[in-house]
Amino acid sequence: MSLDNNKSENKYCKCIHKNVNYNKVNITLYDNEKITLVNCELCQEGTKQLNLNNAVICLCGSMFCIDHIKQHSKDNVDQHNVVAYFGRDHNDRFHCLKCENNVQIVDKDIVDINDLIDAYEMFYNTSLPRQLDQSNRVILDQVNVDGIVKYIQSGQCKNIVVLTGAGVSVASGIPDYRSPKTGLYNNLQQFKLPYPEAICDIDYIKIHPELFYTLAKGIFPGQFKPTPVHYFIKLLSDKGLLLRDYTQNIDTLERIAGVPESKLVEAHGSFNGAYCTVCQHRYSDISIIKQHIDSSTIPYCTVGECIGKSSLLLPNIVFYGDSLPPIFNRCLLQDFGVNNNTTPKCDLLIVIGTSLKVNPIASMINFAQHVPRLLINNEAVGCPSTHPSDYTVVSNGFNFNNQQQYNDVHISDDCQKAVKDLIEKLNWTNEFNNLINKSI
Ligand code: CNA
Repeated sequence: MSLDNNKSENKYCKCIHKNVNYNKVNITLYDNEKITLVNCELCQEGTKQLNLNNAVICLCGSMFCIDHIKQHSKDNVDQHNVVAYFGRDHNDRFHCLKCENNVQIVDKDIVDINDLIDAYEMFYNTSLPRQLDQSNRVILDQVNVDGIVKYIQSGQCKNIVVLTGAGVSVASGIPDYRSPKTGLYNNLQQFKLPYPEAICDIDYIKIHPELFYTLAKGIFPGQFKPTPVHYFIKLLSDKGLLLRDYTQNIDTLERIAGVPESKLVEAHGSFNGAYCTVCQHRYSDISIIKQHIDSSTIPYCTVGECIGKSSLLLPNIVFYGDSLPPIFNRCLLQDFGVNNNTTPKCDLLIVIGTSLKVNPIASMINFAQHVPRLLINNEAVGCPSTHPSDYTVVSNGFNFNNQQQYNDVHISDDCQKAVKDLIEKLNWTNEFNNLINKSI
């Protein structure tokens, strides 16, 4: 990702101690999965690789390890003194090397710093504090469900982004992860896992594939039907109001409900194909896995040098430790205007049935802080955490108490019921019922 901007006259940040302004020059971030492991530009031939905790970006656009950034700044006195620390240990991200103090971002109109922060958050799966850009804000008449309904009916709201999680599919019979008692994490005793998340950890699965495949049998697509929430999203699409449906679910129920592929981002992948974990060969037909799931055996790769070896096949699901599919970042840029100067397209964010505990999806709600955000979940989630070890919760997360600053509305209820109530308030019940009747 290049965050270049030629408006060099902009003074975009300031060292509060020396009262020095710094100009924007090229900032280039590395935009592929390997961003957490790039070579220090001064250490030759990649002898020193940067990772999350030792990478520093000089705001001239170079990326160095901590050992070299100071020399770099001495070589470029007066210009190259502000750095952004990427390591999680650094609470104050922007730092002046001249006076060894923190740097305050002073110009709220300059989007470049936010771009840097956006990129940081997207690629490092965490969040940074940023300033709320008031200029593009949509203000609800009433910060409640009626205000949201009025906004949708006003015609001003044309590009709704929906973000869903496992809670929307619970009514179809697929348990979520984290609900107390019924969630999968509370019902994994049979697997004797070292920790519940191991069932989704790519490294653990490679060693114990039988555990994952036992679980996969129970949630394999074909056994479940979409819920009213899935049809609500389809209805938004039919009405031309759906900009995008980001789902964390792997159950393909959005597809079955008819949400068009162009509107759908399956951020954690789905059972729509498979790949070899050794040679990376892609199988477009999931039946290679289905046969094994049915016979409770483990699927292995059947091509090239892997033939006859135990090269594990897995469905196209994003496991912990995997990168998200490129479509996620692409759509994020289009929908939220991250990394360009345009007004973000998204004009309403609706988050349904997710604990917002998994990044970078959880940080998505940051990008919509300028527009109304509606959370439909049986518990409040996505609110900034005070717990220092909680990296998933976002700095500009939901704030249901500060209506002056935020347009955040929470419907704390069963999501299926809440969505039906919303549809009724919108006077869409007949169309909604027709849609469901057609699909049965
Ligand atoms: P989660 O962490 O289990 O959170 C679910 C959230 O939904 C919780 O806050 C629940 O309280 C809430 N919830 C559950 N039922 C309802 C309901 N009826 N009405 C309102 N709220 C409800 O799941 P997330 O999606 O946040 O976590 C992301 C993981 C879950 C992704 O990686 C998924 O792949 C994974 N997952 C997917 C499925 C699926 O595809 N259906 C099932 C289980 C887990």
